[in-house]
Amino acid sequence: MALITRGFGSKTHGRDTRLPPGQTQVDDWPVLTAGATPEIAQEIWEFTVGTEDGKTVRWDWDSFRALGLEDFTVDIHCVTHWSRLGMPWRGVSLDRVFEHVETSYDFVMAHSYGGYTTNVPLEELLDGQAWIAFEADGEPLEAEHGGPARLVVPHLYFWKSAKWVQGLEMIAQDEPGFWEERGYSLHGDPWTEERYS
Ligand SMILES: Nc1nc2c(c(=O)[nH]1)N[C@H]1C(S)=C(S)[C@@H](COP(=O)(O)O)O[C@H]1N2
Ligand SMILES: [Mo]
Repeated sequence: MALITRGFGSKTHGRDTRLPPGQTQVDDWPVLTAGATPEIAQEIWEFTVGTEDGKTVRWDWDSFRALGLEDFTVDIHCVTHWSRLGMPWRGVSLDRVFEHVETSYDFVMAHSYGGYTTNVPLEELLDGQAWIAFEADGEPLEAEHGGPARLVVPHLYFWKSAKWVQGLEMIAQDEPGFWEERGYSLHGDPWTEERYS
C-alpha cells in the first residue's frame, strides 16, 4: 500500500502539524533493533512489576490481557528522524497495570527479554500515555517489531518503547537505560528535540 494518508492532521504550508521538528513522515515501518530478535512464546511470556518492598506483581499471558485490551491510535517518532502518523494499536493501558501496584518511587526502568532497558518517569506512563501493545496495524505484533508484546510511549522518542518488554522495575532516582547510557537524552521529548544528553 503506497497510499499517502494524511489523516486528520492540519497542514500549514504543506507540513503536517503532527510532525515534531526535524522529523519526516514515512509510510513504511522501519525496524531498529540493537542485537538479535528474541523469540518469546505466549506460553512462557510473563509481565512483572517490581517494587521497592521487594515484591513482584506478576501476570501471565491470559491474566495480563484480561486487565483490559483497548484500541488506540497514535503517532510514533524515532530519533533517527522518521515518524509514522495515525498508527492503530491494541494493548493494555499502563493505568490498568498500576491499579495493582503500590509504590512510592517516581521512576521506572523497563526491561526487555534480551536485556534492553529504558527509563521513563512514572507519571509519563499514566493517564492514557502508555500501553503494553500486542497488535499494530490490525495484526499481532511481528517479532521484529517487539512481538508478542512491547511498550508503547508515543509522546517520547520511540527508543523508549521497549520491544519484547518483560516488565517494569520501580526505581527511586532516574537512571539511564541502554540508549541513555550511550548518549541519548534521559527524557526524549520529540517536540523539544531532546535527542542527546
Ligand atoms: N528491546 C528493544 N527495544 C527497542 C529497541 C531495541 O533495540 N531493543 N530499539 C528501540 C528503538 S531505537 C526504536 S526507534 C524502536 C524501533 O521499533 P521498531 O523496530 O518496531 O520500529 O524500538 C525501540 N525499542
Ligand atoms: Mo530509535
